[in-house]
Amino acid sequence: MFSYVLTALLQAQVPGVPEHRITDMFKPLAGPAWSEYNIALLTFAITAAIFVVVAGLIVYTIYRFRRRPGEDSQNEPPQVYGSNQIEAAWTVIPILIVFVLIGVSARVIAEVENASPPKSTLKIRVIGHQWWWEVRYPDYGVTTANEVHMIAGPEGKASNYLELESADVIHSFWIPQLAGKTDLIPNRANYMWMDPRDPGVYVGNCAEYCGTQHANMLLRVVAQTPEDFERWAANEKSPAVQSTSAATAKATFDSLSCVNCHTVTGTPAGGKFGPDLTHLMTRQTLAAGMFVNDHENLRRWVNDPQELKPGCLMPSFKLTDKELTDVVAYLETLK
Ligand code: HEC
Ligand SMILES: [Cu+2]
Repeated sequence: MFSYVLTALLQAQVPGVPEHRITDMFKPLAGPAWSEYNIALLTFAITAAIFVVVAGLIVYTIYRFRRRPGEDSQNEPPQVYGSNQIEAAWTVIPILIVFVLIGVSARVIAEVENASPPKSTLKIRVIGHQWWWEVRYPDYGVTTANEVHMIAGPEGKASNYLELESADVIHSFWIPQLAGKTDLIPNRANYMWMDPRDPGVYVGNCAEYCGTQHANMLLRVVAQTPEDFERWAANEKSPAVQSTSAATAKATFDSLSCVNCHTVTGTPAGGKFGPDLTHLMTRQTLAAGMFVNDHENLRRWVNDPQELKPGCLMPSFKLTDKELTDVVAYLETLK
């Protein structure tokens, strides 16, 4: 299983698009992540200094006042009580440190929370499901899954504005190089923004334990130039390709229960429970980032999702060989 995940992460990529395949908040590449990184460094520097002072004094004291051979163990060092200066110092200095940290955090939180999206902002609705992500673009009438296409902003805050919701339990949206975590909570909408400067693929994952397959609820952001984004969105918006050569394959798919859970726009398949499959083949991965989206993995997935992602909410169907071949052939036309 581990090797599948590794291959998905290593291989799946859009040709010619740089990949930022690290989930490292100390390598920020977008607006909120930069501010959060700076404040993390400041906090780290202050706490490191406190650590060095305290640990240094302890080490010094242990060494300097160790018991020496022949010393009388009854002989206590001088006992000091009630020094106003010392007590004032160890009260005031920590208070000052805490206030500096509060002040800086409050400023960054306000700056991130109050950033008003420009008119041109791209609105994206992300809905967390056990164990995949539904992604909608209300201004485009587009629905997709697991791979959030957004615009690589030249500058200016909030070039992409996300509304986060949940269909079931609490999830958390986290792309460490772009922004901190924001929870997706049932019956509530949370908001966040991102302005990745460079086109590329940024990876992340669900950051709030949400059940059996939480660890395989991976996430990718595909940041694109505005032109590339428009091209992608135009294709996503179009109804599913109707290929005459795949007519029998399509009939097989339409006759199965797949249509109750999956939507393929322009066809009888209108289910909303699972990921939208209208343009399945434009996605790099399957099953929320677990597998590279290629022929072999697609076939294995449709054949037995419970083997690949145990406990996931798509049942295994025991399709006949012909049904399986047909269904996969049809899915592969959904470009
Ligand atoms: C009971 C509802 C249900 C039925 C019926 C169902 N699926 Fe699914 N399907 C899901 C769910 C839920 C997922 C997401 C699983 C995950 O990633 O955790 C999914 C995922 C998929 C994916 C991967 C999509 C992606 O972008 O990752 C494909 C492909 C797929 N289903 C095809 C089919 C086919 C073909 C059938 C019919 C043989 C079918 N499904 C029947 C619920 C269903
Ligand atoms: Cu989750």
